[in-house]
Amino acid sequence: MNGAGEPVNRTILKEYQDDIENMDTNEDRAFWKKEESFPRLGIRPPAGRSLWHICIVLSVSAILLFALIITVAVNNVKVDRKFTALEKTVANLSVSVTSVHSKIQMGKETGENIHLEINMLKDSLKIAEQQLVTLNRELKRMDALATLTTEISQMKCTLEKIRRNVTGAGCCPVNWQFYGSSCFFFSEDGMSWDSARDYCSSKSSSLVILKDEEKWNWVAQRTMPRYYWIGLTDERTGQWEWVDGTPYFMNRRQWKPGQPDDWTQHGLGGGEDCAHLHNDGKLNDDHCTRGYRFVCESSVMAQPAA
Ligand code: MBG
Ligand code: CA
Repeated sequence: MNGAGEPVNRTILKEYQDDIENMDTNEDRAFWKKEESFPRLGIRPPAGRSLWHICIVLSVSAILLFALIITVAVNNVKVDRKFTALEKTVANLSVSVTSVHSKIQMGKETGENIHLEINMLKDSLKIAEQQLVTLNRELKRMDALATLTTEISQMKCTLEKIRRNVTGAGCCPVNWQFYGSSCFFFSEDGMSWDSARDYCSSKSSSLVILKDEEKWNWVAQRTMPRYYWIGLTDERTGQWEWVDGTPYFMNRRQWKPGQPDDWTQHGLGGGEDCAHLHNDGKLNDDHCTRGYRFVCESSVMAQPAA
């Protein structure tokens, strides 16, 4: 301790001694008697008025604290609600994300399916292309076959002419077939019996007349299983006759069972006056306006126009 600090210390000591001495005053003794329940903590206890102040301050603080707790609790509830709402939003978002994800997945799968179908279509296209090529080849072959058939028919015709020692007559025209001493035309289009008769006439021929069984079989082999008009009718006299006017002698074995029946229930008016080869090569009478194919026959000598 230096010399400058000593007067200050002495002043503090003096004040302390004065305080000790003053403690003996009556006023202080009375106070300590009245407030002796306060613990002697070495702190100077507050005066009576200050105690009230403290009580008020404590009460106000308690109220404020209570208010603070209420506010915090209310805020907590609000935060809790917001948190719950947020949780819901997040949950909804999660559902949306899942849905979008599955949609994307589905889209991907659909895309893959379309891709597969395109590939399958491509394969089918290739097969169709190959089939078309094969078909084309077959058609060409059929064409060649048709030409060959005509040529064979003409060769047969020539041979027949040589066999019969006939000269000067031509052979069957294209699309006509030679048999016996005649040329035969098997139509591909259908028409009424009258129109068919007229068509054959226009080609210097007539609807076929089948008096000979061998010839019948030869013709039937080429008409089955379709229907073809032939030159047989009962329209003119009610009696069956060939188109050249010669009579037909009834032979039931040449007809389908129960035919001819001159059936009238077809709603076309009248009965059935024209005969056609049925699918098995036997006869049926039918309404003459039906649009069936037909067979023309011309003699080789009276050469039909090509
Ligand atoms: C049809 C004949 C027709 C007539 C009918 C009578 C199933 O054949 O084509 O002409 O005879 O039968 O039912
Ligand atoms: Ca009939």
